[in-house]
Amino acid sequence: MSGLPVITEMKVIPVAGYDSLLLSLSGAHAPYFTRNIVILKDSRGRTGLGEVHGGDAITKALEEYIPLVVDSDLGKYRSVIQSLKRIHEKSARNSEGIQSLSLANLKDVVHAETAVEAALLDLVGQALGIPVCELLGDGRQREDVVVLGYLFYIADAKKTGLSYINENDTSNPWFARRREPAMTAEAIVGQARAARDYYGFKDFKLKGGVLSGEEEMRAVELLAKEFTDARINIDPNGAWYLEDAVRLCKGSSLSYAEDPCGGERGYSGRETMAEFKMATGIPTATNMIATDWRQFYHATVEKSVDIVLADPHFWTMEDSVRIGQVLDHWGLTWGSHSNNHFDISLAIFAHCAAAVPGNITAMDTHWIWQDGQHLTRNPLKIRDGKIHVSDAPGFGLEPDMDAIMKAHELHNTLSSGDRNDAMAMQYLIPGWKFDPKRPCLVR
Ligand code: GKR
Ligand code: MG
Repeated sequence: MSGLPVITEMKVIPVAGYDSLLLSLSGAHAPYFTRNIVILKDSRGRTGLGEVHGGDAITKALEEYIPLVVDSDLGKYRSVIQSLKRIHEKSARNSEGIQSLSLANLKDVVHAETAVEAALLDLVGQALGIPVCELLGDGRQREDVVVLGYLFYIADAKKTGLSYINENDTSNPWFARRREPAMTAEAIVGQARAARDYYGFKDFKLKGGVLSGEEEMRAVELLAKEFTDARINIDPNGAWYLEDAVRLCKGSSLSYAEDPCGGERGYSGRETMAEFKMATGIPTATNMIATDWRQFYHATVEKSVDIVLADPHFWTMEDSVRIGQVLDHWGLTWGSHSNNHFDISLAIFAHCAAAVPGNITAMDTHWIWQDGQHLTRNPLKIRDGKIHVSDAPGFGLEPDMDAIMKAHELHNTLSSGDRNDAMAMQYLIPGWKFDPKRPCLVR
């Protein structure tokens, strides 16, 4: 035995939270989003927390891990994670990050074991009295992690007749703004201002692939005019054809472009992104064409990507930091992608970012759309556009079991469709329809 405690219990708790009617290539976000929470207990009575994407397939994968985790020696946590990874490899289907009209396929790219890895690291950190970031890669590289303001087009939830959350009674201007429609470039700038005023963001990303490329790039230019020092990025999730992406972005104010184009006419996204870079001189980022080591190899050979958005939920925490180290050695850049998440994932992102060496890009987070729906008593805060990663042992989070059980009850009220594909085009936006030829929403 290692002298560290033994894991005595592993709970898997599927949970749900509320969301705005955010739009992306995949359609409209449903009124709810789902996640899976892992809670580990050790023989010294400590609690470790982990979080990963929602969906029944991921809940089941996590439940299958329980016999491999319970009774294991915390000091051998790396071997435990390896044993879980082997199960994932066996069951992995096609590990694609390609976002399409159905997000249900996300389960194939998500590494469910990240939730267990996070909870184990939380416990090891607590046992040793050090923060999780000290256990990753070469240990802590920074105290503060820069995050970007993630902007979305929002449709009018009132017109859907669905139970979207409203925050009419809030006195917080950002909380009020985030539930209101935003379908024009001017409204996106207003959204950015409200997010900046509350969180202090310096950099912004606009989720594109929703309206016409021209209208979305108009929003980019308005943002650049208003936030003159900001790094501005657009992410149409590969929706634009290469020719259109080049025409739209060349000479623009973008600091970089995230998945501006994808596979077309027999060329893969790795090839079209390389051509986009050559044609525009604009650096590219991705969470779609370099989502595992093999894809990363091909993306590197093609020189298609400058910034790899290595979401720890897609890579595991250890591998997200490992690829960050490789990127730094090669003069490339690490960042992270995100989906809707709770505060445990916020800590997972922040501790990875704190451990990646070099000049990383501002990290994505959807947290601003969920802020207020805490599963812990002391969620990390975004201030001045940054998250401070303290020296508190582990993640330094205290679970709020009442909030977790409430989120679990909400999850149990959802239909199977809502639990498993809470972002599909199942809620068409009144007055708009999807034009597959362009592809974007049109009135
Ligand atoms: O939340 O609609 C969304 C995003 O489009 C998300 O699903 C993406 O995976 O944020 C992600 C991205 O950067 O591609
Ligand atoms: Mg993206």
